[in-house]
This record gives sequence, structure tokens and C-alpha cells, in this order.
Amino acid sequence: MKIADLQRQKEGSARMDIPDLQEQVEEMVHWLAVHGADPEGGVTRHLYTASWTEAQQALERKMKEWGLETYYDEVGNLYGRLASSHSEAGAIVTGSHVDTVKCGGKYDGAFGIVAGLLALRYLKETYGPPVRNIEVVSLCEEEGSRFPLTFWGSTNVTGIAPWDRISQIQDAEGVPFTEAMIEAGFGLGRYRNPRREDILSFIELHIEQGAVLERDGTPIGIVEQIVGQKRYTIECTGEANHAGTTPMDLRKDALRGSSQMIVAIMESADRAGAPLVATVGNLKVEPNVSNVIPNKATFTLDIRHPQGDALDAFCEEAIEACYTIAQERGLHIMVNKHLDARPVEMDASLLRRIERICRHQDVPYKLMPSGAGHDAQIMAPRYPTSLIFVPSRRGISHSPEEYTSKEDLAAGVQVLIQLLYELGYAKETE
Ligand code: HGY
Ligand code: MN
Ligand code: MN
Repeated sequence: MKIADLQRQKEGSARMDIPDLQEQVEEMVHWLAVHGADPEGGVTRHLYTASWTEAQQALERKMKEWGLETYYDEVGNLYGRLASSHSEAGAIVTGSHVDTVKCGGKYDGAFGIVAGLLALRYLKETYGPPVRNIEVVSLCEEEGSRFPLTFWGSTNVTGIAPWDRISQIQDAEGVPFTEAMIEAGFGLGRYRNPRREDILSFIELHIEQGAVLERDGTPIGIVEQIVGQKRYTIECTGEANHAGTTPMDLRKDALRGSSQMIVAIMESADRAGAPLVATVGNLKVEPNVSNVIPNKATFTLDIRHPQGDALDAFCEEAIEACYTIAQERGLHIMVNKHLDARPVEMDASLLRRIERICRHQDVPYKLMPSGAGHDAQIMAPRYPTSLIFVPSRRGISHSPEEYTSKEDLAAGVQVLIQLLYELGYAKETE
């Protein structure tokens, strides 16, 4: 062990001296972003697509190059393991999701994976085999951007994935989920069962995707709680007809009905006020022709709130309003709920440990909630879990404008390294 590190250990955990860490992190983020670079800007790396496969394969090569054991599970989660000297030891896992939204940023998900890679390389080179296995995971899917299904990676790790639903879902081009999974080489029984019973802690390092840390000039956010979120797809069916010859009172206009539903939900969200948020991110109109009254309109609904009962009450009222409007307008609606992620607290003792590390490293931090959903909220009910934020410039995310400075990226990696060191190498962790 390097003298400097012995010294560091004695005084408590100051920052590790890792030459050009800032440049390494920034380089790795750009290196991964190449896979899925979208001509329209940003990164589009959807589950089981070619760019997704390229990214996983590039990460696997990097993990091997840095001396980690690598393996996939049956749905395409990719792990790099720094093996313990005690084979029966459990695993400290860090990482995030490799998929992105359409024309997303370089950092969302990806930063947590490359940070984990850099942390494991440093720990391996500096301390050798840990007491407990330490792993970095590139989770296959979190965003729900290609298929109406989210957290596919982490829900498989925790054993709650909706396998009963996947045979009925397809992407916007009509590609069935199962076909896409098999095409990417998964779901064929070739890899290990994704369910993990041996995870001792899950640590996710992620960009904030909000403007609080930047506004406060604070480099590290330690998340106390992640909001609950529900996602629906609402399909309205009316009657196609001639735009010129159909009197207004004889129409079954699916787009007019949907628009009324969307306005009703948004006005109800305005009345509910913060911290509730409601978003309609996708609206599809059929036949989508200027002189035909739409016979079908399908829209998505994303509702979030830190309290479970408030979230449930708002959603119940919103869906009720949709049925009432449909009835008034002679429309038929189908409501498909495809996500119900409960609000979840992060692990208190990990949170205290991260506070201590920030104080020792003399890095300002802020305890805060997360308005964005994360794999950590799926892991938290099953394993001690923590979520650590670094600032997002102007709070922008899910956009090519997403950016975090290399100084802030490196500060996050420093905290992660120390946390993994304490959890993975200390003889006893409290
Ligand atoms: O939508 C979210 O909250 C996350 O970025 N997937
Ligand atoms: Mn994310
Ligand atoms: Mn995201």
C-alpha cells in the first residue's frame, strides 16, 4: 500500500491522489457516448439496438483490459467484478443504466458506469483483492424509451421484472420485445439468472438532472429519498370521418377528446401544486391527416410525487376524469399502467457514511430528494442502497445540452472510491 494512502487512512479519508482523474472521467464519458451518437444531436442508445450492443461490448472490453472478471446475465446486464479473496463473500455493486432517452445526454446513466469502472481500476491497482467482491454493473435498461416498460435491468436483478407482460409489448415500429431481446443475444438461456441474492450494498452515482446543486454551488448531493412515479399509456378511440361534411355535434373526435383529458390533468396538477409533477411526453394521432377527423389518439402520462398516497389519489382522479370525458364525447378509452414505482428512502447508515467521507474529503454536500427516477429506487427495498448526485449545468438533462464539469465528475468519483474502499476492504463494516 502506498505510504500516501497509509497516511490518508490514518487521518481518515482525504481525497486520493489520482493524476488527471478529471481528464480520465471526461474522456470516458465521451468515449461511451460515441455508441449511439445521434445525427439529430445527443445520444440515442435504446435497449437491444445495435448502439446498445456496441456500448455493452466496448464496456466489456474495457472491464477485461482493466483486469476485472466480466459476465452478462440473461437480460443483458453486464458486470465487471473485482473478486474478493474470500469466494463466498457477498458483493458491493455500483453502476447505473447504459440506455438513454432519444437524443439524450452523455451523462445520464453512463457517468455512473464509467465512474464505477475508474473506481474499481484504482482500488485494484492500489489495494489488490478486496475482502468482499466489488462489482460495477452496466444495467441494460432504465428509461422506458424504446418499449413501454422501465427499469428492465434493475427489476430483473431484484426479481420483480414483469415477464408476464413482455409478450404483449412492442416498440413504435412494431418490433416485439422478445424478438428484440433474442436478436441482441439474450433471453435464450445462455447467461446466468439475473436475480441477485448476494448484493450487500448498491451505490449509484448519477447526475442530478436538476438545478439545485448548481444553484447552491454544492458539488455533491446525497439523496435521502426518491419520488414515486406512475406511467400510463392512454388510448382514445373515436370515429374517422370527413373534415368537411361532418357537423361538429356528430363527431367522435379522438384528438379533441384526448386534448380535453390532457388539459384537465394539467389544470388539476396546477391546482395540486409542487411537489406533484405531471407530464404528457408522447402523443400519437391516427390517421394523422389534415382533412380526416382523428379516430385514434394515444398519449403517455408520467405523474410523480414524494408521497405514495398523494400520488395514488391524484392518479385515480386523473384517470376518472379521462373516463368521464370519453363518455361525454362517445369515445372508447384503454388505460394501460406500465409503471408504479413507490417513493423510497435511501439507506440511512450509508447516507451517514457518505456524509463522513464528504467531510473528510472537505467537499461540500447537500442532503436532498430526487425528482428523477433511478435504478436505486428499485434496488433500495431489497439491498442497502445509496444515490449520490453531481451537478447538472442549468439543471438540463434528457437533452444534448446535458453537461457536468470534469471537476464535479471527479469529485463524485473520489467519494465513490472511498465509499467502495470502506465497504469492500474494511474487515468489519458497521
Ligand atoms: O425519467 C426519469 O426520471 C429517469 O431519468 N429515467
Ligand atoms: Mn438516469
Ligand atoms: Mn434518464
